[in-house]
Amino acid sequence: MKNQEIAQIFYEIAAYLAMEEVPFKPQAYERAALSLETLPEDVEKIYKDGGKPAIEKIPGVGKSIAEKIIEYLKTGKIKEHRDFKKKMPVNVEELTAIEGVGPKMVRNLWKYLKIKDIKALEAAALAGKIRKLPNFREKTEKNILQGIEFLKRGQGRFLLGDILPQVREIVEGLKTMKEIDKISPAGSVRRMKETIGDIDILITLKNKTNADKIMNYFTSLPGIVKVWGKGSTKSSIRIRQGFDVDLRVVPKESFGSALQYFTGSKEHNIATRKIAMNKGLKLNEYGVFRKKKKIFTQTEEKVYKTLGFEYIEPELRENQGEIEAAIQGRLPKIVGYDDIRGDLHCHSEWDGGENPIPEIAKAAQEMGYEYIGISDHTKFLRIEHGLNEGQLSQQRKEINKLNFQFFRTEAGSRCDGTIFNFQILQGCEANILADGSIDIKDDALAKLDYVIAGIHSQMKMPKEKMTERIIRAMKNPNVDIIAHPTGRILQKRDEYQIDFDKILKVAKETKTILEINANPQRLDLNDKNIRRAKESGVKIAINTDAHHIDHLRFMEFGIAQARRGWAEKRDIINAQPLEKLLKFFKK
Ligand code: DGT
Ligand code: CA
Ligand code: CA
Repeated sequence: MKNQEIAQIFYEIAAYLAMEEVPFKPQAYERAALSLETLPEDVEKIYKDGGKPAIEKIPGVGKSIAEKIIEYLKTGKIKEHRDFKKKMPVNVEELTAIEGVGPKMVRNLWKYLKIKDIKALEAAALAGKIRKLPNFREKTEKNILQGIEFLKRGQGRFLLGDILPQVREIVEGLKTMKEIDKISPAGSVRRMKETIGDIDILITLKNKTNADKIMNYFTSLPGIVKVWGKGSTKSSIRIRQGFDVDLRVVPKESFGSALQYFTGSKEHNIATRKIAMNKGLKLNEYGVFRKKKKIFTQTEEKVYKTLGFEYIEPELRENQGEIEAAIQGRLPKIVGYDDIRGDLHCHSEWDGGENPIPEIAKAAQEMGYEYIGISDHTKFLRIEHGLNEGQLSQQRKEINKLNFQFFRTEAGSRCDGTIFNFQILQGCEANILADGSIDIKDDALAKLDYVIAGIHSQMKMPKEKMTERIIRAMKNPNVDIIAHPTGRILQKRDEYQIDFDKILKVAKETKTILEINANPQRLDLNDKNIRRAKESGVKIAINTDAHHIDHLRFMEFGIAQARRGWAEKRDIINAQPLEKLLKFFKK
C-alpha cells in the first residue's frame, strides 16, 4: 500500500507550505494525509478501479490533491515536494519531531544557520548559536536541547499506534498462505506495550509442508529495505519506517510454549521458569519437561496449567506480581476490549474538530456505543477555537434537538419521562488555569452533563504548585474528569512534576475521575499510574480525545493500557450503562 508513503509526503508539503506562511493549504494537505493514513483501502486500487473521480471521493481530498496522488502513483514522486526539497533540503520530519520545534522555526534555522537535521541543530545549540538568532532566546535553546535529549532516549522504539496496524496487515497477508496452520504476534506487540522495539510473529505449518514459500513471500513484502536473514525456521526483515520484523516457524506440538516464551516479557519468563524449577519442571520455548519427558503444550493455557496456575493475559506479563496472583488464584478480571459503552472525550466541528456532531454520533453508534460525549475546548484555548459560555449554551440546544429527533424511544421512562436508545452528552474540555481556576463560569459548567478539565498551558511549574493547581480544579464541584492527568507525550515530553499520591487522595475524596487518554501518543495515565489509581479506589474514564471520527478507534489502545494497569470493568466509568454514569457525574 502506498497510502502511508503519500501521507508522509503530504505532511512534508504541509510543513513546507507552513514555512512559507501560505494560508489554508497546509491544513488541506494535513487533512488529506490524515485521511490517507487511516484509509483502510489501498489508494492504488481505488485509482485502478475508479480513476480520478474515485480518488476525489476520498475524504479530505480535493481536485488538486487528487492530482498529486495520481502523480505519485504514476511517477513515484511529486514535483512540488521535490522542488521544496531542492530549495530547502532539510529533514522536516526529524526536526519537527522535537517538542517545541515547528515549521517556522525550521525555516529560520535553515535561513540563518543552514541547519538541516537534528545533529546540526544539537551542535549549534551546544555552541550557544541558537540564542543569538533574532527572536530566539536562551530558553528556546535550552528547550531544544531538552527535546533532543528526550528523542534520543526513545530512539529505536516505535509507538504501538504506528506499529499495530502494520502488524495486522502483515499477519493478514500471511494468513492467505495455505501452508500456515497457526499464526500469532508475540513479544511486546502482543502485550500491547505503548512502545515497541521490534515485531515478533510465530507460525506453525500444516503437515507435509515446508516454509520455503512463506519465507519467500515474507522476505519480499512491499516496503522492505533490508533482509537481515532468511532461513527455514526464522527470517528477519526491516521495513521502510525503520522497524524490524522477525518471523519464526515453531513445531506444532510446542506452539503454546513458544508463544509463551516469545510473548515475554523477559522478566515474566525468568520468574515463571524459576517456579517451574522449584516444581522439578523445566520450561523453555520447546515445551515443559519433567526429567527428560516432554509434556505437550500446544496452547499457552496448557503451559500455565502445567505449572499449576491460572492463565495470565499477555498485557499482565511484566513480572509485576501477576505470577504470585495467578498462583493464589486472585488475578484481576481485567476490562475486556468489548466492555466500553461510550467515549466521553470527542471534539466536534464547534472547536475546529473535523466532524459535525451528527456525524460523530453516527460513528459512535456504528461502533456499538450507547452514548457519546462531546467535549470541545473552551475559551482560554484560542488556537483551538475554544467555546465561551454563550457558545456552550448554543451547543446544548443543538445536542438536545438531535437527541429528541433521533434517539428518543416511546417505551419506558426515565426521570423526565423520556428514554433514549442512544444519547449524546454535552461535556467540555475546560482549561485549568495557572492558579487552578477553570476558564468557564461555574453556572455555565453546571449546565453541562459533565466537565473534563485539563492543563494546556504552563506545564513546567514546580511540583508543589502544579499539584496544588490540579487539586484546586478537582475541588471545583463541577469538574468530573481530569484529562491526560500527567501531560506526557510519548518520545516528546515528560510528565509534569506532580505529587501523584496527593492527587489520588483528593480524587478519591472529591470523586473526581482520572482519564486514560487513549491517543497512542499520550496513553496518559500510564499502566503504573492506572494501577495506583485502581488501588486507591479512584475511578477511571478511557477516552480517545478524537478530533476526527477516525480517531474513535484509538479506544483499543486506551483499553490495552487499562488492562496493563490491572483495571477491571467496575473501575472504568464508561464501561457502565448510561444511568450509572450520569449518577456518578451527579456525585
Ligand atoms: P521489544 O521488542 O523491545 O519491544 O520487547 P519484546 O518483549 O518484544 O522483546 P524481544 O523482541 O527482544 O524478545 C521477544 C520475547 O522473547 C521477549 O518478550 C521474551 C523472549 N526473550 C528474549 N530474550 C530472552 C532472554 O534472554 N530470556 C528469556 N527468558 N526470554 C527472552
Ligand atoms: Ca519484540
Ligand atoms: Ca524480536
